[in-house]
Amino acid sequence: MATTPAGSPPLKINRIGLQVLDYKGGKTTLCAGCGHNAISERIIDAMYEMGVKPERVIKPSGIGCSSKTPAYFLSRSHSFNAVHGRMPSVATGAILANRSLITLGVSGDGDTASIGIGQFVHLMRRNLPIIYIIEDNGVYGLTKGQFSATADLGSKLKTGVINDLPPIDTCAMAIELGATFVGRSFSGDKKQLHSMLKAAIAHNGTVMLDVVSPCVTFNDHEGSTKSYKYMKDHEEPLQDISFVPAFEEIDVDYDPGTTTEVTMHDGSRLRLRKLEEEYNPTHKVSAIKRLMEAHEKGEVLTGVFYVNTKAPNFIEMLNVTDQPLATLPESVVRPGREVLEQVMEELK
Ligand SMILES: Cc1ncc(C[n+]2csc(CCOP(=O)(O)OP(=O)(O)O)c2C)c(N)n1
Ligand code: SF4
Ligand SMILES: [Mg+2]
Repeated sequence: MATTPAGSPPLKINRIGLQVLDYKGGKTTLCAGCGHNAISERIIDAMYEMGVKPERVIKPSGIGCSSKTPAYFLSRSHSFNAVHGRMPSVATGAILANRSLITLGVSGDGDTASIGIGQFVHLMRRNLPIIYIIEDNGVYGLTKGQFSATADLGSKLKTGVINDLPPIDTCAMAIELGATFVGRSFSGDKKQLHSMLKAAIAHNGTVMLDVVSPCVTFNDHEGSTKSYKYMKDHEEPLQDISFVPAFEEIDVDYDPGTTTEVTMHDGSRLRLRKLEEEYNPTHKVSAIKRLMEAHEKGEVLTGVFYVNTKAPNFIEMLNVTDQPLATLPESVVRPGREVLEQVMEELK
């Protein structure tokens, strides 16, 4: 429990007795104003407010400015920088080895949609319990600003080079492949990203969040479609998002005609007040259709596009023991010579 010198106001603590300081990481080495720093701040706030024990979190990443950010939040959690684009396989191994941990993976648009697309697609089809965040600036920030595969057609580099290839929409792809909580946000949209991250922590399956996160050094100029200005002018939110955690007994009236309420695995409630009357975030086909329409109109649609709390996750499908595999004693994981001989006998 946090204490203060006599006479000073009590320190704010969360439901497990920790201060927000307990969720911070090292000092950032990214450029001042980089969108990735704002995302780290939102992760710190969401983990603090949800009362997640930092020691229960794994934060794998790939390579890139974005993939460096796990060093800047949750310093008491477990971190691993994988090879460029290969975070999904490392994360899969860690999750299967210890199902009691919460996994928050951080990647970049290059790390995911360019070199890492092969691993990404297989991660998305398993519904493994993971929060997968793409810090999306449309360029390879760390290697000085080349276009990535999420860069929009016609977008311009600082050097004047025009992108002549269509973008990969990682959200549409994740929905099609089987991820069960998919959304897009903007690092500059504090309120929306904060609620989305809290809901992501409550979800027990694959969460894929594409967060547009401007690179102030290489992709924040006129002609870029991932700049702060472009996002301010073109962001089109689908809903007003609010989140009521299971441990808070707040019950505010809402109108089911205008709001979709989704009960999460732990009993928390995600409330999506529709800004578009017809939108149904539990319908896969309409989610993909709406994303395609947004591309045609040149809007950057944000919000929770798809949520499904009914699908079994990968660990449930594998039917593994409740006890984390990493904590099983050797007598269980190495059954001994007689068992091996019996198996060999059966294979004859
Ligand atoms: C196998 C491999 N190929 C290429 C690189 C060089 N490289 C390092 S980071 C990077 C791109 C990072 O872009 P992104 O994931 O979008 O992250 P950002 O820096 O934009 O946040 C590349 C190509 C590498 N480190 N390893
Ligand atoms: S180069 Fe771009 S992505 Fe990298 S830290 Fe700087 S602003 Fe951020
Ligand atoms: Mg990038």
